[in-house]
Amino acid sequence: KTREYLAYYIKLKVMKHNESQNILEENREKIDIKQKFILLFPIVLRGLEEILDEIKCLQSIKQSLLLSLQRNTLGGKNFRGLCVIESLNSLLGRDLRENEFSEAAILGWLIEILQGCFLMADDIMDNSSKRRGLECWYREVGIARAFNDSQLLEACIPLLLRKFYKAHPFYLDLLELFREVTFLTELGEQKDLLSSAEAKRIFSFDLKNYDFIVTYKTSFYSFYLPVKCALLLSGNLNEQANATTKRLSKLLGYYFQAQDDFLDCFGNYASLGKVGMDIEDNKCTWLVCQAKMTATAEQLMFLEKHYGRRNQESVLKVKQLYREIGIPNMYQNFEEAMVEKIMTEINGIDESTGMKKIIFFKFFKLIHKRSR
Ligand code: GPP
Ligand code: MG
Ligand code: MG
Ligand code: MG
Repeated sequence: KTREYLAYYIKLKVMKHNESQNILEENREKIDIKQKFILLFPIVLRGLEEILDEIKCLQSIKQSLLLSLQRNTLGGKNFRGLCVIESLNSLLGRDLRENEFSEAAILGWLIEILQGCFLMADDIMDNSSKRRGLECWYREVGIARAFNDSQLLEACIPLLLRKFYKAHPFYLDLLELFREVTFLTELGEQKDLLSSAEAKRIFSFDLKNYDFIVTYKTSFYSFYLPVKCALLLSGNLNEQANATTKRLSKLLGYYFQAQDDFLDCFGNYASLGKVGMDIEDNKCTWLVCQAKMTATAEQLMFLEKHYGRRNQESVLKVKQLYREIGIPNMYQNFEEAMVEKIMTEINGIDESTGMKKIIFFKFFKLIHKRSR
């Protein structure tokens, strides 16, 4: 029944709250963390429904928002959401009680919603076609509606926080955290967009530029946010633990986005569920920064001619050039060096601050050598 239900969920049909709760009750001992996390999603969905009912929202609007919430929040790897649960587990050093699990899971879902609203907008900005194996949302409902749907999801987050955490001692901290991280991510996306639009084309790409883009557009919301949520839930306000989280998040985020860039070019649709557009979009990626640093004058001219052009011939030429320069091999070396660096950083964590090395080891293990 659980499997059946999960299959049902994957088809993105509306999950009934009591139905999922029953399954949770009946299978409490048998299901793993991810399944349990997924079965808690209807609580968030119902929360939003109640918020909309309270303001007497039109049924048709309510249905369209609930559908967009489901369609754009579910279907991912869920690693950000799960990380809140795993991190809280590690911080407390024991199994979570039911209420602690749900509390962490709901925050995890709010991060997944944030990710959903970012991706919806990002796909418009990047002219993408597929996301999580489905058509991009803007290609189904049009740019205008997808833009507003993305705004709506972002606006749901503080309302859901109020609904579920109003009485929590760290309610305000959580609210501020989500606001700040959203802002920082949007700044990163802005830099990503401005860099790709710059008239100087590939000449403005360098690793300093890249560092800013990835720290802001990826690290904060993907790594800092889930761990910081868990820190707040555990009541840890230690400044050093916070600084450690920021430092490790930056490093993991850098590695994660370089992977994303590599997969955009050399990954495949079957495992990624998305189709790369970085070359066409003239993006400042890890690959193009490396290429720029090692290419000969002649190769640079070739790159300049074909990078950022919206035709398949040019895209293939850039990929061929990447191979010629030895980018896949450089990436492998980079990955090895990153593993070293991340391991050293994790091992150096001072656990007397309440921070736990295992949090980042687990996080790292989830993304190491990923293909999706
Ligand atoms: C990843 O960039 C960054 C994001 C998805 C954050 C977007 C932030 C916004 C404020 C919209 P990407 O374009 O490389 O991701 P993907 O490869 O998944 O399209
Ligand atoms: Mg994108
Ligand atoms: Mg993008
Ligand atoms: Mg990408």
